[in-house]
Amino acid sequence: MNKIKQSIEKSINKQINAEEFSARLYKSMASWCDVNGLPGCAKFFWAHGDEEMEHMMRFVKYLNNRGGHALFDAVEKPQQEFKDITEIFELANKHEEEVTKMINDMYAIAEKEKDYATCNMLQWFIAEQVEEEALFGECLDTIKCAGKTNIFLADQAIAGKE
Ligand code: OFO
Repeated sequence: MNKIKQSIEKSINKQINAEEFSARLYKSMASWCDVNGLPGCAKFFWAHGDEEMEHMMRFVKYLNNRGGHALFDAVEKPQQEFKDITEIFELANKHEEEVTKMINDMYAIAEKEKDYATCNMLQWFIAEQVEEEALFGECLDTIKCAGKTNIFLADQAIAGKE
């Protein structure tokens, strides 16, 4: 197979950085939940942060297997303080929508370059984003429905989601 084109290598490297940022953002959210009496939400975000590192490694391995070079760039500092758990899930939800857009943009580049192997690799991420947007949307609904009085129950319910 031909070596990966530079435009695609560049977009995958950008995504490697974005996935690492996602991991750090969710771990930062987990830590906030940990110190704010929400162990269930903390568990959810610690696990989700680990998942983002797995996403990052998928891109790393794919790029190196295609004759490119996966690069580890500096990662932006994630938000560390939050107003409340509703703000956290609103931000997480919005963040996943942005990731979906990035994946779709990469797909458009790969399609334009007729790089069908990359299109195929990205199909997994396209399906994953449908699941992730649905999951974060569900969590946000749970938090909103529970309100302040039932936050303990919402925290327990979110602990079981993955
Ligand atoms: Fe939460 O998504 Fe990665 O790709």
